[in-house]
Amino acid sequence: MGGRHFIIGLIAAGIAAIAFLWFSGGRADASNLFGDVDCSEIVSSIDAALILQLDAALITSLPCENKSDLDEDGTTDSTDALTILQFDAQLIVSVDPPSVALADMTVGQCPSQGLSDGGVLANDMLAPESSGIFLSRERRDLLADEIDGVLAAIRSEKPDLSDISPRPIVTPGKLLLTASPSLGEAIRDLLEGDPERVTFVTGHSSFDILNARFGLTGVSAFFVMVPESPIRLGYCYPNHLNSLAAAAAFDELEEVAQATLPYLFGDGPDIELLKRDEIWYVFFYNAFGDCPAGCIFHELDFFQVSGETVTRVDEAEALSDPVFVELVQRTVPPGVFE
Ligand SMILES: [Ca+2]
Ligand SMILES: [Ca+2]
Repeated sequence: MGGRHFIIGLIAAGIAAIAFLWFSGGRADASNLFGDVDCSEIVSSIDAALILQLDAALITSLPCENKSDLDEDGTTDSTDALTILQFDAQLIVSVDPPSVALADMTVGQCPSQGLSDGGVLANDMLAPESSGIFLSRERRDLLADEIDGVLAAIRSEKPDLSDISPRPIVTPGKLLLTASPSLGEAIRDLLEGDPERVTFVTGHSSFDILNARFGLTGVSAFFVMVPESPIRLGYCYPNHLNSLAAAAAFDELEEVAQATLPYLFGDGPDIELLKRDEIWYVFFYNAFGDCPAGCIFHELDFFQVSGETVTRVDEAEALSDPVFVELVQRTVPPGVFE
């Protein structure tokens, strides 16, 4: 019922938009924006409503019709409208067709993700409770600012902790994708050209469309490509990608043999924190000495931060507090404190 009202609402919005264009005299196709089928220079649900009306034969043309085929399948239909609605709801970052969205890139490089420590921790905190392909960037950035403030307060009291950074549970904005043999062949062909300028459009449209919608920014070769072996590459997206949801979307494609997240394994310095009753519980874990094999030395620092007030918590006391124990269990490999 809700869905039907939604569509009727969209059609009504579209009719209002047409009325507006009629009275304002319409406009020539001045916009370069894909999805902007009413030439209003923004992409909004009104554009989606117009496409739905065209699809339902309620109207016969669109003011900027050449901006309407967002998946480049040769038709303008409800799939294109749905893409605009997803964009309007900030579920995807681009409506551009793959041939436009996937501009030239240099293979082997992903742009720097530039996330602060607070950003890394905010991503890890928000991902489990988000089902969308992207985390809300606004919410992530707000939380990141709050966490950066908490860490700065602690570090100003104990500057030697400035060297310790959080180990992300999942590397922000990255996926590891193993191609099926036919997609692998197409990628191999792409990579045979100039590695400085690869237009990453494989011709496998479902795969290309997901990359376009998720805002692919780079492809990094983590693995030596042995002839005949499956092609497995790292793919980079904006750093508020919800990696789990994005990996699941790629896993549904026939062209993708496996989609995984680049987890960090083993032991190493880390920060974990959580907020309970307006108090931040923060655990700094310093670990060093042959870490790939399991670090030999470990230092633990515990803090409670409330507003501007930083309280250091003694190790014995912290290890008897269930909140701190949870943080330690998230960070320290089993067997370190036996
Ligand atoms: Ca528009
Ligand atoms: Ca289309």
